[in-house]
Amino acid sequence: HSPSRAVSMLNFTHALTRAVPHSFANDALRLDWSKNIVYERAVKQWRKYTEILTKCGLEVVTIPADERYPDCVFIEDSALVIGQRACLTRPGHPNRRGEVQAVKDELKRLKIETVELDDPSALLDGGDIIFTGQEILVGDSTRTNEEGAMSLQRAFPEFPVTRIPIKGCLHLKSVASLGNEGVIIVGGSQAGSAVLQNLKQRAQGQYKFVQLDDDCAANVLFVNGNAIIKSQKEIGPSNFRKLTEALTVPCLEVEFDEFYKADGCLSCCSVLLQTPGK
Ligand code: CIR
Repeated sequence: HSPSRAVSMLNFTHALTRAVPHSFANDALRLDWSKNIVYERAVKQWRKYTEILTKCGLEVVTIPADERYPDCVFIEDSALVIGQRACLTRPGHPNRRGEVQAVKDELKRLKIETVELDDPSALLDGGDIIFTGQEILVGDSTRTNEEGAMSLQRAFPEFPVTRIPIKGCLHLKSVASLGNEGVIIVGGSQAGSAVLQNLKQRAQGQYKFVQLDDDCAANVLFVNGNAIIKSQKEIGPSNFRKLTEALTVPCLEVEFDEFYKADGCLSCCSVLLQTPGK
Protein backbone atom coordinates (compact mmCIF):
# COMPACT_ATOMS: atom_id res chain seq x y z
CA HIS A 1 0.00 0.00 0.00
CA SER A 2 1.27 3.42 -0.90
CA PRO A 3 1.86 5.88 1.95
CA SER A 4 -0.91 8.18 0.67
CA ARG A 5 -3.44 5.34 0.93
CA ALA A 6 -2.19 4.59 4.43
CA VAL A 7 -2.58 8.25 5.44
CA SER A 8 -6.16 8.45 4.18
CA MET A 9 -7.03 5.27 6.12
CA LEU A 10 -5.85 7.01 9.27
CA ASN A 11 -7.94 10.16 8.81
CA PHE A 12 -11.14 10.16 10.80
CA THR A 13 -14.36 12.17 10.94
CA HIS A 14 -15.99 10.65 14.03
CA ALA A 15 -15.11 9.12 17.37
CA LEU A 16 -17.56 6.68 18.83
CA THR A 17 -17.41 6.74 22.62
CA ARG A 18 -19.45 5.25 25.44
CA ALA A 19 -20.30 6.98 28.69
CA VAL A 20 -18.91 5.70 32.01
CA PRO A 21 -21.43 3.56 33.93
CA HIS A 22 -21.65 3.96 37.72
CA SER A 23 -20.82 0.25 37.98
CA PHE A 24 -17.36 1.05 36.54
CA ALA A 25 -15.90 2.06 39.91
CA ASN A 26 -16.70 -1.15 41.77
CA ASP A 27 -17.02 -3.78 39.10
CA ALA A 28 -14.74 -2.96 36.14
CA LEU A 29 -12.33 -5.85 35.60
CA ARG A 30 -8.76 -5.17 36.70
CA LEU A 31 -5.59 -7.17 37.04
CA ASP A 32 -4.91 -5.51 40.40
CA TRP A 33 -8.08 -5.37 42.51
CA SER A 34 -6.42 -3.26 45.22
CA LYS A 35 -6.89 -0.24 42.93
CA ASN A 36 -9.73 1.94 44.10
CA ILE A 37 -11.51 3.79 41.27
CA VAL A 38 -13.15 7.17 41.95
CA TYR A 39 -16.19 7.43 39.70
CA GLU A 40 -16.47 11.26 39.64
CA ARG A 41 -12.81 11.61 38.74
CA ALA A 42 -13.16 9.04 35.96
CA VAL A 43 -16.10 10.95 34.47
CA LYS A 44 -14.14 14.22 34.61
CA GLN A 45 -11.17 12.62 32.81
CA TRP A 46 -13.48 11.02 30.25
CA ARG A 47 -15.10 14.43 29.50
CA LYS A 48 -11.71 16.07 28.94
CA TYR A 49 -10.78 13.16 26.66
CA THR A 50 -13.87 13.69 24.50
CA GLU A 51 -13.12 17.45 24.38
CA ILE A 52 -9.64 16.71 23.07
CA LEU A 53 -11.08 14.38 20.41
CA THR A 54 -13.31 17.27 19.33
CA LYS A 55 -10.23 19.55 19.16
CA CYS A 56 -8.70 16.99 16.78
CA GLY A 57 -11.57 17.68 14.38
CA LEU A 58 -13.76 14.71 15.27
CA GLU A 59 -17.47 14.65 15.82
CA VAL A 60 -17.88 12.70 19.05
CA VAL A 61 -20.86 10.34 19.11
CA THR A 62 -21.58 8.87 22.57
CA ILE A 63 -23.53 5.69 23.25
CA PRO A 64 -25.22 5.78 26.68
CA ALA A 65 -23.59 3.70 29.41
CA ASP A 66 -25.11 0.33 30.22
CA GLU A 67 -24.91 -0.46 33.94
CA ARG A 68 -24.93 -4.18 33.22
CA TYR A 69 -21.51 -3.79 31.61
CA PRO A 70 -19.04 -2.08 33.99
CA ASP A 71 -16.30 -2.04 31.31
CA CYS A 72 -18.46 -0.68 28.48
CA VAL A 73 -16.58 2.65 28.46
CA PHE A 74 -13.73 0.66 26.84
CA ILE A 75 -15.55 0.71 23.52
CA GLU A 76 -12.41 -0.01 21.48
CA ASP A 77 -12.74 -3.67 22.46
CA SER A 78 -16.05 -4.07 20.57
CA ALA A 79 -15.08 -3.21 16.99
CA LEU A 80 -12.30 -2.48 14.52
CA VAL A 81 -13.21 0.00 11.79
CA ILE A 82 -11.08 0.40 8.68
CA GLY A 83 -12.41 2.63 5.94
CA GLN A 84 -16.15 2.17 5.90
CA ARG A 85 -16.21 -1.39 7.21
CA ALA A 86 -16.41 -2.44 10.85
CA CYS A 87 -15.65 -5.90 12.13
CA LEU A 88 -17.45 -6.55 15.40
CA THR A 89 -15.47 -8.53 17.93
CA ARG A 90 -16.20 -11.31 20.38
CA PRO A 91 -14.55 -10.15 23.63
CA GLY A 92 -12.46 -12.79 25.33
CA HIS A 93 -13.96 -12.15 28.76
CA PRO A 94 -17.54 -13.47 28.93
CA ASN A 95 -18.70 -10.50 31.09
CA ARG A 96 -17.95 -8.15 28.20
CA ARG A 97 -19.66 -9.90 25.26
CA GLY A 98 -22.98 -8.07 25.73
CA GLU A 99 -21.28 -4.71 25.03
CA VAL A 100 -21.01 -5.31 21.30
CA GLN A 101 -24.69 -5.08 20.24
CA ALA A 102 -25.13 -1.35 21.04
CA VAL A 103 -21.88 -0.57 19.21
CA LYS A 104 -23.09 -2.49 16.17
CA ASP A 105 -26.41 -0.59 16.18
CA GLU A 106 -24.63 2.79 16.35
CA LEU A 107 -22.19 1.89 13.56
CA LYS A 108 -25.12 0.91 11.36
CA ARG A 109 -26.82 4.22 12.14
CA LEU A 110 -23.60 5.96 11.00
CA LYS A 111 -23.85 3.99 7.70
CA ILE A 112 -20.76 1.89 8.40
CA GLU A 113 -20.91 -1.62 6.97
CA THR A 114 -20.72 -4.17 9.81
CA VAL A 115 -19.35 -7.69 9.54
CA GLU A 116 -19.17 -10.39 12.20
CA LEU A 117 -16.37 -12.82 12.98
CA ASP A 118 -17.18 -15.88 10.88
CA ASP A 119 -15.85 -18.50 13.31
CA PRO A 120 -17.84 -19.27 16.48
CA SER A 121 -14.65 -20.21 18.35
CA ALA A 122 -13.04 -16.81 17.57
CA LEU A 123 -12.16 -14.57 20.53
CA LEU A 124 -11.01 -11.03 19.84
CA ASP A 125 -10.63 -7.83 21.90
CA GLY A 126 -10.09 -4.55 20.04
CA GLY A 127 -7.34 -3.77 22.58
CA ASP A 128 -5.29 -6.48 20.90
CA ILE A 129 -5.45 -4.78 17.50
CA ILE A 130 -3.21 -2.07 16.06
CA PHE A 131 -4.09 -0.99 12.53
CA THR A 132 -0.98 0.75 11.24
CA GLY A 133 -2.26 1.70 7.79
CA GLN A 134 0.10 -0.96 6.40
CA GLU A 135 -1.08 -4.05 8.26
CA ILE A 136 -3.20 -5.23 11.15
CA LEU A 137 -1.15 -6.32 14.18
CA VAL A 138 -3.06 -8.68 16.45
CA GLY A 139 -1.97 -9.71 19.94
CA ASP A 140 -2.20 -13.35 20.87
CA SER A 141 -3.31 -12.81 24.46
CA THR A 142 -5.58 -14.33 27.10
CA ARG A 143 -8.43 -12.39 25.41
CA THR A 144 -7.66 -13.01 21.72
CA ASN A 145 -7.01 -16.35 20.05
CA GLU A 146 -5.72 -17.53 16.67
CA GLU A 147 -9.27 -18.09 15.39
CA GLY A 148 -10.04 -14.45 16.23
CA ALA A 149 -7.02 -13.20 14.26
CA MET A 150 -7.80 -15.48 11.29
CA SER A 151 -11.42 -14.43 11.25
CA LEU A 152 -10.37 -10.76 11.33
CA GLN A 153 -8.10 -11.48 8.36
CA ARG A 154 -11.11 -12.71 6.38
CA ALA A 155 -13.04 -9.56 7.34
CA PHE A 156 -10.23 -7.34 5.98
CA PRO A 157 -8.52 -9.37 3.22
CA GLU A 158 -6.93 -6.18 1.81
CA PHE A 159 -4.49 -5.86 4.76
CA PRO A 160 -2.20 -8.57 6.14
CA VAL A 161 -2.84 -9.68 9.72
CA THR A 162 0.32 -10.27 11.77
CA ARG A 163 0.05 -12.08 15.08
CA ILE A 164 2.17 -10.96 18.04
CA PRO A 165 2.50 -13.15 21.18
CA ILE A 166 1.50 -11.37 24.41
CA LYS A 167 2.71 -12.44 27.85
CA GLY A 168 2.62 -10.57 31.14
CA CYS A 169 0.08 -7.90 30.20
CA LEU A 170 -3.57 -7.69 29.19
CA HIS A 171 -3.52 -6.60 25.56
CA LEU A 172 -1.11 -5.75 22.74
CA LYS A 173 -2.15 -2.11 23.21
CA SER A 174 -1.27 -2.28 26.93
CA VAL A 175 2.36 -2.09 25.76
CA ALA A 176 2.34 -0.74 22.19
CA SER A 177 0.55 1.75 19.97
CA LEU A 178 0.88 3.75 16.78
CA GLY A 179 2.26 7.15 17.81
CA ASN A 180 2.47 8.63 14.36
CA GLU A 181 2.46 7.41 10.77
CA GLY A 182 4.99 4.53 10.71
CA VAL A 183 6.07 5.03 14.33
CA ILE A 184 5.30 2.35 16.92
CA ILE A 185 5.69 3.25 20.59
CA VAL A 186 6.51 0.36 22.92
CA GLY A 187 6.62 0.10 26.73
CA GLY A 188 9.72 -0.68 28.76
CA SER A 189 8.56 -3.67 30.82
CA GLN A 190 9.60 -7.24 30.14
CA ALA A 191 6.25 -7.73 28.37
CA GLY A 192 6.92 -4.61 26.29
CA SER A 193 10.45 -5.72 25.38
CA ALA A 194 9.16 -9.13 24.25
CA VAL A 195 6.52 -7.44 22.09
CA LEU A 196 9.20 -5.16 20.60
CA GLN A 197 11.34 -8.14 19.68
CA ASN A 198 8.38 -9.92 18.08
CA LEU A 199 7.34 -6.79 16.20
CA LYS A 200 10.84 -6.46 14.78
CA GLN A 201 10.81 -10.09 13.67
CA ARG A 202 7.26 -10.43 12.41
CA ALA A 203 5.84 -7.07 11.31
CA GLN A 204 5.46 -6.79 7.55
CA GLY A 205 5.34 -3.00 7.27
CA GLN A 206 8.12 -0.44 7.65
CA TYR A 207 8.28 1.14 11.10
CA LYS A 208 10.45 3.12 13.41
CA PHE A 209 10.24 1.74 16.96
CA VAL A 210 10.53 3.91 20.06
CA GLN A 211 10.85 2.20 23.43
CA LEU A 212 9.91 4.11 26.58
CA ASP A 213 10.90 3.43 30.21
CA ASP A 214 7.44 2.28 31.26
CA ASP A 215 4.29 0.75 29.79
CA CYS A 216 1.87 3.32 31.17
CA ALA A 217 3.10 5.88 28.60
CA ALA A 218 3.12 3.56 25.59
CA ASN A 219 -0.54 3.87 24.68
CA VAL A 220 -0.81 6.93 22.46
CA LEU A 221 -3.84 7.82 20.38
CA PHE A 222 -2.84 9.08 16.92
CA VAL A 223 -5.70 11.21 15.58
CA ASN A 224 -5.67 13.25 12.37
CA GLY A 225 -2.06 14.33 12.69
CA ASN A 226 -2.10 14.75 16.47
CA ALA A 227 -0.93 12.42 19.21
CA ILE A 228 -3.03 12.30 22.36
CA ILE A 229 -0.71 11.29 25.19
CA LYS A 230 -1.01 10.93 28.96
CA SER A 231 -0.09 13.88 31.14
CA GLN A 232 3.51 14.44 32.18
CA LYS A 233 2.40 14.13 35.82
CA GLU A 234 1.19 10.62 35.12
CA ILE A 235 4.00 9.24 32.98
CA GLY A 236 6.95 11.14 34.45
CA PRO A 237 9.45 13.51 32.80
CA SER A 238 11.63 10.87 31.13
CA ASN A 239 8.81 9.06 29.29
CA PHE A 240 7.28 12.43 28.45
CA ARG A 241 10.51 13.75 26.93
CA LYS A 242 11.13 10.55 24.94
CA LEU A 243 7.59 10.63 23.56
CA THR A 244 7.45 14.28 22.62
CA GLU A 245 10.89 14.07 20.99
CA ALA A 246 10.01 10.96 18.97
CA LEU A 247 6.62 12.14 17.77
CA THR A 248 6.92 14.81 15.13
CA VAL A 249 3.25 15.81 15.51
CA PRO A 250 1.55 18.04 18.08
CA CYS A 251 1.09 16.16 21.38
CA LEU A 252 -2.07 16.81 23.42
CA GLU A 253 -2.02 15.77 27.07
CA VAL A 254 -4.85 14.14 28.97
CA GLU A 255 -5.03 12.73 32.50
CA PHE A 256 -6.27 9.15 32.44
CA ASP A 257 -5.14 7.44 35.62
CA GLU A 258 -8.64 6.42 36.82
CA PHE A 259 -8.96 4.27 33.70
CA TYR A 260 -5.46 2.86 34.00
CA LYS A 261 -6.49 1.40 37.36
CA ALA A 262 -8.83 -0.85 35.34
CA ASP A 263 -6.09 -1.57 32.75
CA GLY A 264 -7.61 0.92 30.31
CA CYS A 265 -5.54 3.06 27.99
CA LEU A 266 -6.20 6.17 25.89
CA SER A 267 -7.15 4.21 22.79
CA CYS A 268 -9.66 2.03 24.72
CA CYS A 269 -12.26 4.73 25.09
CA SER A 270 -12.96 5.45 21.42
CA VAL A 271 -13.52 3.83 18.06
CA LEU A 272 -12.27 6.17 15.35
CA LEU A 273 -13.97 6.12 11.99
CA GLN A 274 -14.62 7.91 8.75
CA THR A 275 -18.26 8.11 7.75
CA PRO A 276 -19.20 7.68 4.08
CA GLY A 277 -19.15 10.79 1.95
CA LYS A 278 -16.59 12.75 3.97
C1 CIR B 1 -10.86 -5.35 30.82
O1 CIR B 1 -10.21 -6.02 31.60
O2 CIR B 1 -11.43 -5.84 29.85
C2 CIR B 1 -10.97 -3.85 31.06
N1 CIR B 1 -10.94 -3.60 32.46
C3 CIR B 1 -9.84 -3.11 30.38
C4 CIR B 1 -9.98 -3.09 28.90
C5 CIR B 1 -8.92 -2.30 28.24
N2 CIR B 1 -9.22 -2.15 26.87
C6 CIR B 1 -8.34 -1.89 25.92
O3 CIR B 1 -7.16 -1.86 26.17
N3 CIR B 1 -8.81 -1.72 24.70
